[in-house]
Amino acid sequence: MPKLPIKTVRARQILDSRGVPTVEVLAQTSKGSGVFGVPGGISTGQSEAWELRDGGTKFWGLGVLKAVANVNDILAKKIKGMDVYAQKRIDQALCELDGTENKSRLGANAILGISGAVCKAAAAAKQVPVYKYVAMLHKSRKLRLPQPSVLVIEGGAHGDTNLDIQEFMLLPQGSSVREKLEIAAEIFQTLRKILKLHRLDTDLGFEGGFAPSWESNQQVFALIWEAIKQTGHKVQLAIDAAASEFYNRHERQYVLKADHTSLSAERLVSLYNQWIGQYPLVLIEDGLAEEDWDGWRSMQQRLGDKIILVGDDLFTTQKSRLKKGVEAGVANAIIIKPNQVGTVSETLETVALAQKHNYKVAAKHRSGETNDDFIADFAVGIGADYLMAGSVARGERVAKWNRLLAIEEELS
Ligand code: 2PG
Ligand code: MG
Repeated sequence: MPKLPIKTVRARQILDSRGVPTVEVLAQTSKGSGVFGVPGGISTGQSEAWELRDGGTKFWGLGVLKAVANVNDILAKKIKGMDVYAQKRIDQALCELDGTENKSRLGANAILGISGAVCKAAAAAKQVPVYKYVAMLHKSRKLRLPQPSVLVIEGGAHGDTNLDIQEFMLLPQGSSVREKLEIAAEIFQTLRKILKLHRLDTDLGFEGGFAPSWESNQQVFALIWEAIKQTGHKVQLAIDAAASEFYNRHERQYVLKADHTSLSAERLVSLYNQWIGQYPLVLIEDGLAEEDWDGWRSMQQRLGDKIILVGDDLFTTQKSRLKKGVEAGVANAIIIKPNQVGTVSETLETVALAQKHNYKVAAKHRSGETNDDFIADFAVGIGADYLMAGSVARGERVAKWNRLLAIEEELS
């Protein structure tokens, strides 16, 4: 590729879908530009790259003006003039300027903002869609549309309710993304009516799923199943337990509020096994806590041949943690979130390692999102097996699904 210098790199503070500040970066060349909105999480893994927040009283300390200044005053100076197509060299330069293991000096939100904006600017300059450019960076042989994993019910840290499991998702079975999203939307609307009949709240949580309080975790499965049956569609189910959030570290117990019980890892896995027997549950993300490696190993032995066991907080998109997981025989799939590691290049390295070891790959949004639809392109470019982009409600979630629809149309 011919060299093309970056002319401008500029950041500003914007709001994410939760009303929390985040970083947006613009990168410009003479042939095209890219804007990237950095997402943010709530149920974050302990080993995620550092999200730099201002502290103090404004925005309850959550402002990102320091990260914005780090882009404008420090990082931009280095990146300006570099070749926009040299993604890896740019990402390395960003990491070197920061100089810490977890990007805590200048902030992973500052660094990812630039890395993502550069990636988009390069695609624009090359006049190719972002998914194609990501595929070139990743040396993907074939572009591939991921299976949508669509959120319908949420709890945990994403809803103000008694529900322990953070996400209940649909894996609609159909011959196209269009058909799968249609199925998901029909079930979502049917579920709304069923919740009303049961006098349950139909307000939405952070990621657009319904978020009422429940009699038990089992009740959630039962009502989702009723909605699926009413529509007559073929669907499999997935959950993100986000179990680090309900793990009592001192007592090594998983505390299920909705079920009024505390379980050891072994008994919680038995409960998952029971659900797998009752419902078409084929994927469990973060079934156990991020530090419970022994529990994860025995969960893999018990369930790993039957279903997809995905590590999110467990791996935090970090190559070193995935390596440890592969060696320890833990999980068979990984969540990929660029902001957990902080640059496009490092994210691609983790994806490559996962694919080399036949781990399934699920690209995922964060609870705090912008209308940036990068993750949909990224999922297609890396050949992800799944895309998890939230529910079929709320603009910042639907932005990703609608982008996937457009990509499908382009590819066919
Ligand atoms: C998760 C994510 C996204 P958060 O746990 O998978 O749903 O949550 O962005 O709040 O960390
Ligand atoms: Mg998760």
